Amino acid sequence: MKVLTYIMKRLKKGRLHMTLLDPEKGTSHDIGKLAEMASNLGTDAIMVGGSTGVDQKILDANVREIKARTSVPVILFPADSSSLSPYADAIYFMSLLNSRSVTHVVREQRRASQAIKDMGLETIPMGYVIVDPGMKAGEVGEADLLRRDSSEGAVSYALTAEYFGMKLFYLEAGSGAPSPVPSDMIRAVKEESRLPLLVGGGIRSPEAAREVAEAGADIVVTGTVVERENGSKALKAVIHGVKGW
Ligand code: 1GP
Repeated sequence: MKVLTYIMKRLKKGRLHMTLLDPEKGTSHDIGKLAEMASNLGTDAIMVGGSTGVDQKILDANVREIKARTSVPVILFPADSSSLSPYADAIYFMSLLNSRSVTHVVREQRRASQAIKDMGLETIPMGYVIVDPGMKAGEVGEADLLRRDSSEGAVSYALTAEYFGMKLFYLEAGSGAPSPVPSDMIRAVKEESRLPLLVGGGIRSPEAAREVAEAGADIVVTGTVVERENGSKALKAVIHGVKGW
């Protein structure tokens, strides 16, 4: 089954949780173990990526290790055109819609396109918007950060993604953000756009996860929480918060 079909099917039954793992934050063995833990706790997919590009050999080793230890889909969440691996199940073919630089809107994507085709990777077109404070993703992506009170701005980006024919829309506060994307913004986007909405950045507690999910996030993404001490307990609570178990 295609990964997008898997996502859409699961969304019919409820909200999803995805775990972002950064190959720069450990050996492939460490990353594989975290993926296994997250998958056992009920995460619906593993996203692999970071704010900066990773050497393909390292990325390949990480993805293979994750694939060997889990049965959930592994989706590349690329920082640039170097972040590709034929061992992944799919890649978010994403455009950073609020970047000041065309590089992150379309150039890196163009640079990667032939390799993606040669690898036979499934592409999932996704509009990506970085909300204040944006953290490293905002800096690296040269984002014109979306103000936290600009629900209108978020809605217009979501509609833009929808009218471009993208299949998903992602609101990102940045990894390690002090607080997640505001609930009002999530609610506004959900009311106006039909695209499945991903929300990530700064979600570390079950309360925050529940708030983001109840505001309308279809897919809640967390990274940092699983990397911490007691990651298993914390991630379990976050996943429960998302799914309402
Ligand atoms: C992924 O930024 C999120 O896009 C992850 O953020 O590390 O704060 O969970 P956290």
